[in-house]
Amino acid sequence: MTPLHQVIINKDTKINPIWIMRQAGRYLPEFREIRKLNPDFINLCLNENLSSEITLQPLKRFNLDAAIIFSDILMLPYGLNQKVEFKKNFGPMLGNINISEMSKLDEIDFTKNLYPVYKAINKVSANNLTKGKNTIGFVGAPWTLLVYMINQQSPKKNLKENFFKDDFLINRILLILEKFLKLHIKNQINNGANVIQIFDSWAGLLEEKDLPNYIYTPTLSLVNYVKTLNVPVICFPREIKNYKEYCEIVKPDAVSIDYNIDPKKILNDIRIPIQGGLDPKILLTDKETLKKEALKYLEIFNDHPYIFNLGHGVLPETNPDMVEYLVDTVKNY
Ligand code: 1CP
Repeated sequence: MTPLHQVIINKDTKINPIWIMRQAGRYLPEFREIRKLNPDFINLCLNENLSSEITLQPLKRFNLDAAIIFSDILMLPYGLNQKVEFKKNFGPMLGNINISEMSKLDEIDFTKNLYPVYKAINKVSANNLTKGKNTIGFVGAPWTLLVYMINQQSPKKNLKENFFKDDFLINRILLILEKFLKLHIKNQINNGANVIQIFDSWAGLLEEKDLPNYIYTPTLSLVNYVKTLNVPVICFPREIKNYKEYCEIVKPDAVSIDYNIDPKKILNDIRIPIQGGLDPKILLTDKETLKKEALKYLEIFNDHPYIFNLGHGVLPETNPDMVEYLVDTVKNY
């Protein structure tokens, strides 16, 4: 059994597998080299040779237990034929939505648009470096994708004032997302992904009254779908106020926690396997601090099924030596 399955399915508390959100990417010099020669990020994700190579880069360096495919949650709107671009020093920029065109898109055309992503997963899962390990497929949650698709840029600065104005449009997009997210998940699993993670990076933007409509109902539908495919599903509802309620309603197989969560409190609140938590900024300090903070999580979750990870993606300015030190600290625990 693979390490993540042992924790998630068998509830094994004796091992602490480790992988790192955004492990394939910006902090690695070998990634930057490839990136420099490939200024178009979407094209890079659609280059199955390079995207599989980038996916495997961190596994060549560190004793990680899983590979996460080098792609992006915004490949989904790209697959739906919404224009998606990544601008340097700005982030993603999306085009207008043509809802009647989008409603007509069929499953074959969508799969064709993202075909290289699936081929890359196939290559990664067949590679010796992932033998006995996990290959993680992922999607953005419907709410987080809706945010990018309607806002047309990161909501980091602000969410459009009239974001919720067009109810009819929002509900149509949510239904389209649900259909194609299921297909995107199935295609990833058919090509070798053996864990699925659902990133709801902007879950924290919603008020409590809006959670059922935008988060609980559409995410539950996805989680139930992944369960029918017999692959474990991890949810990451970043900065949601009530992880306990989320887990009780959405029922993921495991939950990934952000760095604002008190690990001791969550241990009391939640019965399912837990992942993550460590503040990525700790990797910018020194080895002593890093060890102390990592051990804190390992000790708190000593008798609970726990997958080591960060509370958000690794920062671009992180020194790879610190990542190596973290992986070794967890492995030697
Ligand atoms: O310029 C560059 O080199 C591109 C930077 C980059 C990278 C390396 C982006 C742009 N995406 C990625 C890869 C990526 N994105 C992965 C690959 C696998 C890995 O190593 O983990 C994954 C899983 C993602 C997921 C993703 N993309 C999320 C969810 C996780 C999270 O961080 O909250 C989100 C919100 C995105 C959107 C995105 N992609 C990239 C940018 C700059 C953004 C916008 C972030 C924002 O709105 O602030």
